[in-house]
Amino acid sequence: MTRIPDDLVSRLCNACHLVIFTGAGVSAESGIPTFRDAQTGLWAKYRPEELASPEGFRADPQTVWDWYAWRRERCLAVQPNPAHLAIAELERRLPKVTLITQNVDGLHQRAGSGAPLELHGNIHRLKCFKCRRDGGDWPEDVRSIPRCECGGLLRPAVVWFGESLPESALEVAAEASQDADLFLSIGTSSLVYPAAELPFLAKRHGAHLVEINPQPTPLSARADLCLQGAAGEVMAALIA
Ligand code: BV8
Ligand code: ZN
Repeated sequence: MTRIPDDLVSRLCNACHLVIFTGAGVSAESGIPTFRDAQTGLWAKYRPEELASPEGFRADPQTVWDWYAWRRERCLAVQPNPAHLAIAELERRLPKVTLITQNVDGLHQRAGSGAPLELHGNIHRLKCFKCRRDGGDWPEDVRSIPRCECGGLLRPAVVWFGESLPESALEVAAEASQDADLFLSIGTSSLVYPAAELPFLAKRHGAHLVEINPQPTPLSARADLCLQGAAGEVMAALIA
């Protein structure tokens, strides 16, 4: 079991506003490959940045749709892991916690987290590629891509590369980051902007910044503490 420094334990107990920021690494122990993991099998020949883009969808909507359908099935087939569960437990225990996630898998909600700020959207929702209208939940057993009333194709309601993040979610996330006295960045490569700016913003506004990741990232040098370990193990030790 990871040893948590006493200083972090006491900061956690006295935190006025804890912000938790998660990336794909938090879902790795559930069995969902991170974006950086090489695409496997059928998808090995594609670069995720190409598939997760409006250009990719415009060029070959069926392939992009099939990739998300495959990823969504994997999300539904797995369970939240101890990292998700520990985060939901901290939300119950502490006076003020803001959860900001880059993940689209919906596992934080399934672990009991109330209202994560989903900066990159949610794979279980659809929206219209043409008029951007909400397209509701992903329909069961659909083969061909469903269409909106306007005639446009529906697409996963996730944020693709080159697309703007949801304004309100990003605004609330930035405000929370500026107000945080303790900021945990968990399982993210800190490469994708503007989300990756949030831990730096928190640090500039006086937060104590902790990174939890088995690997170093561009954030590591700025962090007050780097816990090099798997999110599930470290977070379970943090709430023990
Ligand atoms: C924007 C949803 C501009 C989709 C995702 C050229 C043109 C346009 C924009 C750009 C450009 N060049 C750069 C940009 C900006 C671009 C960007 O940052 N690119 C990067 C690659 C340089 N950003 C954008 O395009 C954003 N939009 O800038 O709009 C704009 C402005 C005005 C007007 C119009 C437009 C949109 C970015 C959002 C993209 N969508 N996801 C989908 O999921 O399909 S991002 C996607 O990649 C994931 O959400 C994830 O957050 C991100 C990174 O993927 P991963 O690396 O897998 O995940 P993560 O970073 O979380 O890393 C995994 C980590 O886990 C690793 O560090 C690993 O060590 C660790 N780990 C592994 N196991 C464990 C673990 N940690 C803990 N425990 C473990 N067990
Ligand atoms: Zn439409």
